[in-house]
Amino acid sequence: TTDLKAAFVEAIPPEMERLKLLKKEHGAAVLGQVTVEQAVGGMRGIPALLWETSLLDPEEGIRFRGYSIPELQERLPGASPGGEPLPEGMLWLLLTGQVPTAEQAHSVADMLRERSAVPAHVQQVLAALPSGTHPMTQLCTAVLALQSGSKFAAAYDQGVHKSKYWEPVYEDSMDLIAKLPGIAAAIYRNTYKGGKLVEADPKLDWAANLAHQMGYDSEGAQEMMRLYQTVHADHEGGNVSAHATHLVGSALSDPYLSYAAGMAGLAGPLHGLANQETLRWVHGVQQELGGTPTNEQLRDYVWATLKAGKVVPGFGHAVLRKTDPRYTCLRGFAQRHMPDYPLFNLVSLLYEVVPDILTQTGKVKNPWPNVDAHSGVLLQYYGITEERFYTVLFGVSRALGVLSQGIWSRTLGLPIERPKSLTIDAMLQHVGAN
Ligand code: FCX
Repeated sequence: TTDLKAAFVEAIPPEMERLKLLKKEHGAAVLGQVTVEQAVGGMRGIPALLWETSLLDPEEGIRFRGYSIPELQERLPGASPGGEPLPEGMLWLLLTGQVPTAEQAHSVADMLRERSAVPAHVQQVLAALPSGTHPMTQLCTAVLALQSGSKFAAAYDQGVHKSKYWEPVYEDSMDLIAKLPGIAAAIYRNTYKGGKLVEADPKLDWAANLAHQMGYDSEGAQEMMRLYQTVHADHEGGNVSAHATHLVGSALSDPYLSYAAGMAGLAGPLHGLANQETLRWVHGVQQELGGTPTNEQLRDYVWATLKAGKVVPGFGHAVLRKTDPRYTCLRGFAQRHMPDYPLFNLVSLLYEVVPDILTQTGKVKNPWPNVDAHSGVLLQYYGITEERFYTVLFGVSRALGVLSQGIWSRTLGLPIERPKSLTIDAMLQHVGAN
């Protein structure tokens, strides 16, 4: 079939069986223990979430449905043969577990195009926000404004049977994914281009239309956007945006509400906003040290950042312990398309200098760069220079992963999430120190 929904329906019975078996035969097996340190330390390393769409290995990085990024660059269909992967193919993969054919990926593009119109009231809500409203705040606001059209919320109101939750959740998720490029582009055009919107081009795929509606029509910018939207799609379940979406969705809040919650989390500087912060920081380097600083100068600059009690944005990770393969992938794109671009050279220089210093602090568990250290370089090269907007592009992509998992969560009947919390007194008592 080339119909995503039909392919998803085919994938449901075996998945239900596997979960049933897991719960019935192995429900009492121990996955891990929880220490006091973990409970007070942001639950790092506690295996306590079910997430099907991707899995993160600390050394190797992310795998989407078992496939690494280089594998997907080879296997996922592109807009043209040998081109960058189409995010529509990633959506098919995340939802069904199967690598799509080119025909299947293109049929997803068609399906999304049909749903892509952004309602007038959403445009009005965006236009009414005070100028200077952060683009991520605008994204959350626009998504919440869309919620009035939620098919799941309406179905729940009508008393839909729980075995059928997945269907309106699927419809809402596809509607939302389809509308996100138009919304993101409207935010961009309102904020930086005097509010002059650009119509979608019915011949273009989802990511190329995002670039087009933002006002960028070069082949390079479109390919970059396809890759960008593919690699940011998912990063397993425990990161703030995925977990927030998952948590809120578990209360049966519809996909608009749960994704908006995820985006509020992505807007934090330790998470998705790090791509904005990286650019600001790198510009700070350029301003103070010029375009081609020496390693020595860079080292001093990094130390000054650390001594000022700030983080070096784009470096470190809560789970990863090596260079993020998303970073490596975007670096590869830069090597192919902009090898002599000064900003790329500067970011490459930082790769040589920063990890060593972060290691010397003795406390940073992962000194290596993450995706946010490199994504901005690509955007800058194609003229998308407004870094306050960058996290919106991350957020549009993240919808593919968190909403796919959201559909599965409702299909599998996962319960409301409600971990146990303890007071300091209760913990002291528990360890016999009180
Ligand atoms: N610069 C300076 N200090 C850093 C650091 C960095 N890049 N990374 C970690 N540290 C510090 C932490 O702040 C912490 O200090 P503290 O003990 O004084 O509080 C210490 O090192 C130990 O932290 P660690 O266990 O290594 O890292 P965490 O799991 O707590 O945090 C993040 C992980 C990603 C939040 C952290 O590395 C960081 O702040 N990095 C910079 C921001 C960033 O790039 N975020 C994006 C991450 C990701 F790719 C994404 O979500 O998009």
